[in-house]
Amino acid sequence: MNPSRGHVAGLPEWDRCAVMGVVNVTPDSFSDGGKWFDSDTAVKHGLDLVAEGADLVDVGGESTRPGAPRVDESEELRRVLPVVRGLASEGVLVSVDTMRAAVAEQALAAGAVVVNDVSGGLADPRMVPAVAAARVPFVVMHWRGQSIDMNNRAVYEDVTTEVITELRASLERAVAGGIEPARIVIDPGLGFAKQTPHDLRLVAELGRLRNELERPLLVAASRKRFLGRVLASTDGAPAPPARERDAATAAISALAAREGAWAVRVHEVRASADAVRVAHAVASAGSGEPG
Ligand code: PMM
Repeated sequence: MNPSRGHVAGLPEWDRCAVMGVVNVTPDSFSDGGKWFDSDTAVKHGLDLVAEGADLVDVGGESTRPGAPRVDESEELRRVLPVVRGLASEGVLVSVDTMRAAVAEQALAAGAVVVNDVSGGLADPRMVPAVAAARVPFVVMHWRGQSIDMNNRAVYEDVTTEVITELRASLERAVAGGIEPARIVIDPGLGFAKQTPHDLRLVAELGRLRNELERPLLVAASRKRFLGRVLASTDGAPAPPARERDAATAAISALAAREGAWAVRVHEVRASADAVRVAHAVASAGSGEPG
């Protein structure tokens, strides 16, 4: 293991950047909404992602695209639980992507082993105590409020410094609430209350996040708007739709692995699984820097 990448208590140690595949059981997620909406299709898709090289599968039942309204808790449970159960019963390491403590608790009971909360514990005051009691890994993402109006909050003087300060506050709240530091993963929340220059700056400064917060880092750039903007800017063409951003996503995966990210979260797994393996081989042949 590369010591600088960090290890998350309760999960295996991978010798390279891990790959978390995404299964959104939603009708409206920005890049794959509706595709895996019935449980059997979603389970099959998760198993396909594992066959393509995913180390973990993140299952979510609520879209967080900009402007998205909330779904009812009962509907979120209905979407997520059979998929978590189906994948866990096949031996897959499942992470549940939810802002609700009740969903996290029931998903853990159904076999999930990680809680991925895009609000970093801020949306539901019961989340931190629930994760602390379950003693499972917790992903703390940088978040400035619900998706319905988050773009209004994309205002920064110095995005990396502010994200580090705000993430540190969430991290401290989680630890004060009883979650062991060794189980916490941090995530800059690309695309959440961020404009393209903010996202790019954060990717450029991933090493700073990792060094200053001293926790394993998850990078979730997959198919996000800023990649569309980068691709559009080469010849002024309009940004490609989300599904055509997979090669750009894999490029970020290689860069993130190089910067010592613990894991990348991606919709299309194969290319990123290759990217992190190539980054690891290059790093191993070189100076011992992360890869
Ligand atoms: N982004 C989305 C959903 N869940 N979880 C984490 N930890 N980090 C993210 O940036 C993140 C997330 C956005 O929607 P998607 O599921 O379509 O990628």
